[in-house]
Amino acid sequence: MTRVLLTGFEPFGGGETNPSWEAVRAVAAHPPPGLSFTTAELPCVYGAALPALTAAVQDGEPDVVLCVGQAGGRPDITVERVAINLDDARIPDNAGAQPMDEPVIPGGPAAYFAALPVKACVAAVRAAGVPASVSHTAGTYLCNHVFYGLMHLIATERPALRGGFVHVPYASAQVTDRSAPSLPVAAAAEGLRAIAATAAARTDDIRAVGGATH
Ligand code: PCA
Repeated sequence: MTRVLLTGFEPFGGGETNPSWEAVRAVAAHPPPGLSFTTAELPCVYGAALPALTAAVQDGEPDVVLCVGQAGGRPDITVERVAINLDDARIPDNAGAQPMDEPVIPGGPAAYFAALPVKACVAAVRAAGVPASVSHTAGTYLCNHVFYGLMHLIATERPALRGGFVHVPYASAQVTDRSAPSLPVAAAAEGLRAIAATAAARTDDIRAVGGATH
C-alpha cells in the first residue's frame, strides 16, 4: 500500500467552492487499488497553509504528497514542474494578507523541481480521457507558496518523500453563467487518481514532448 496525502484548498477570492478540495474528497472516497489516502483542506492564508501541510504530513506519514489547487481560467489539469521562492500576491488571502516580493523561505534556493514524474503523470491523465499538460509556473500566490514549502520540506527534512502540485480548472458548476473553461469535479478526480497511481508506481519520467515556447 502506498500512502498518499492529498491536499486541496478552501475557497478564496470570493468563490463559494474550491474544486481542488471537492476533487480531493472524491478521490479519497473511491481510492484506486493499492493506494490509501489521507486528506487535508488547507487554509488560503499565508502563515497558516504551510503549518497545516506540515501537520498533515506528520499525521499521515505519507509516501507521496499531492497538493492540489484551483487555477481558474486554465482549460486542463496541469502538473506543475517548478516551485519558486516568491510570494507576490495579486489578491489578499482569506485573512487579508497580501505579501509582495517576499521569499516563501528566506535564504531558500530560488526554485525547486517537483519530485514527481510530471510527464508520466500528464500521460496517465490523458490516458484516462481527461485533458492535461505540464505547467512551468504555479503562479506567485498560495499554490506556489504551498508547493515551494512542500518541496523545501522534502529537501531539508524528508528526503524519502515524493510529491508535487497539481492545478485543476474551475468546476463546471462554478461557471454555468460565464464563458470560462471548466471540468466536472468527477473528471478532475479521475485525473488526480491517475496522477496518484503514477506517482506511486514510478519515480523515473518518460521522454515526451511537454515543454512550452512561452
Ligand atoms: N488556488 C490559488 C490559491 C488557492 C487555490 O486553490 C492559487 O493558484 O494560488
